Amino acid sequence: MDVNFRDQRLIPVWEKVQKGERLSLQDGLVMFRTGDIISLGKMAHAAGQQKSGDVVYFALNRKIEPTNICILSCRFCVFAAKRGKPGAYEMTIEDILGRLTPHIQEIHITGALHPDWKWQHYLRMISAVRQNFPNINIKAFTAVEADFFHKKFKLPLREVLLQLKEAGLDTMPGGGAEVFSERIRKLLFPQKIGAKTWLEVHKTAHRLGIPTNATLLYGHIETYEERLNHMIKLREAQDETNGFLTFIPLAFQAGSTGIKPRPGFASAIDDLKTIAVSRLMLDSFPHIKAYWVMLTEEIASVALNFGADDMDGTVGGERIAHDAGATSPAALTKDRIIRIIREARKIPVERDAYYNPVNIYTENVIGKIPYLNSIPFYEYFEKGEFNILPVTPRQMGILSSKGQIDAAPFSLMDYFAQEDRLETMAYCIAARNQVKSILLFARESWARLAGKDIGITEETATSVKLLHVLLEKKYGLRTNFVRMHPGVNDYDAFAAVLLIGDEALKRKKTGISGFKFIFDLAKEWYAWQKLPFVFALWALQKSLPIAKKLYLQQALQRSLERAEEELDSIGCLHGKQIGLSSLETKEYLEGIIYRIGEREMKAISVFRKLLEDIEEAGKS
Ligand code: V47
Repeated sequence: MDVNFRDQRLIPVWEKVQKGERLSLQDGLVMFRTGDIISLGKMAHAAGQQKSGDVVYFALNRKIEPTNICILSCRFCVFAAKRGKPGAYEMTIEDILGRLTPHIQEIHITGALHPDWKWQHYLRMISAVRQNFPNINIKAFTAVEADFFHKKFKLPLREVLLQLKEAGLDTMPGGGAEVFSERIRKLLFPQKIGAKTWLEVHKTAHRLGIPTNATLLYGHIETYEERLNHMIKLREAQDETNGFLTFIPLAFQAGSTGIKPRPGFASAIDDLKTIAVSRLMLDSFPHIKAYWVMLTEEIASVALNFGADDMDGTVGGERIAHDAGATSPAALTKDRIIRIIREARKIPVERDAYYNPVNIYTENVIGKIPYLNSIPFYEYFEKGEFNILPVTPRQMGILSSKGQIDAAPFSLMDYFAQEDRLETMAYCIAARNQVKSILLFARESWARLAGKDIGITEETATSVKLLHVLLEKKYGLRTNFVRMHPGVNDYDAFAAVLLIGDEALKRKKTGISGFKFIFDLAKEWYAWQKLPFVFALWALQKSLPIAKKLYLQQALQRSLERAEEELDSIGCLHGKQIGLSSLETKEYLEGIIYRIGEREMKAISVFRKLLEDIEEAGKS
């Protein structure tokens, strides 16, 4: 992307972004102080496109604030009330259930620190939602609430989070972080937890397999340095646990708080700058949310071209911002959100709480496996009228079964399941001898894994089946497979964990403490069968018009031919983001087979036969 800089001080920052280098606090200050808002937006847009392409996510969600009766008195908060005062309210569990419908994908529960509610009440609240709406994702309780439960009910924090998880909690929201600055804390929220506790709660959640979000309350009396220090602390925590999903800059609503924002703050320009700077500083955060409730629809829409890739959702009634004077509507319809995203020339994708796409609202979609090994297919791909959607292999299969993906490198198992509607192309992702990115990290050798729990990635079915085949057919072992959520380091309970893609590459370099053995599944397969292993197979929908099929065939061939000539230079940026040197990236890409030949075809049929044998044995 070309950027015509009016502010030359942004050029060194842009050079760093292009090389995949981490930005410093000083770089952040240059960005916040610039008047060259368009160049800043373009840089952030480019960084956002690296992560999500043209996709903007939203959820059919419902925000529930069960009570506003709070023991705290934060100066910026108009929502909280004292018991018996006008406006104080408490919802019953029935009230909460009454606000839900089966089509809602995500419920977001967060409220005040109630002086009297019992621990069992919170657990009942979560399990009642889980039991009555089994398919809903439950995002509940901020770090402030979790820490309150820990202290009030005298339970270890880990226990609080485990019991909530057990009751049905899936993820945690990012509220209560405010600004990680002791100066601001003393002035605005002296009774509330500070950075250290907030971060500890989130890192503990991540280690228990609970992904979370993070917020920043900006646009009041904080400085740019304080905003940036906040982002840098979050970035460091993400490096440790990798469990943050999205970052939400929350625009301060002054309402009746009496707080006077600094000059230039709380403006549309400040909102857009904060979104853009967040995208650029938080390189390891997958998503940046433009929370329309606080930004307004208009600014949220522009923010989608300033690095944001997430619109939160339909929300369906919110109090915290509206009590403080937010002028946005209380809820948006799904159609309205889709229109806002389309007006920003982006692709609306309805998601679940883990950012798995549930429905895509556009036509002509090509799926992209978001791992380093698929880069050669897309680096020089001329999109034409097609849209590229980054999506894990497993989700690709689900979307394809709904007819929402026209072509993609399908995980082999998904190809088998949908063979009658798919037509293969001449390309694949396969490995001879070793792949380096489908790895079983084990505490013990193969033989000792018998009867043990193995954590398996949710991202694809093929690697899981390959592991199954190796365990049963090569080693004669039975184990228990337990699903894990991608990215979150929840490995304590397992004797071994199966990781794929970038996460596997990253972990191969850093190792996982306690997991002495690393088995490369492609290597295991090769040593056994003397054949390559085909993980994914390019295919397109048979029903596509012939002109589109031809276009895709030719575009893919051109793109791959050009990429193959440049395997030593493409993918470096992506590689760097997961800690690989240019040489390591090159060697990795050179080890992948991208074209299907006879041996790849043979490998597919041998694998299929082994799977059938296992299935047959299971029946008898
Ligand atoms: O923690 C309170 C903020 C937060 C005001 O995780 C105010 O997906 C602006 O965290 N002006 C709660 N903000 C909301 C929140 C959130 C929202 C949407 C999505 C997610 C997510 C999280 O609201 C509080 C506080 O920082 N807040 N008062 C105010 N006057």
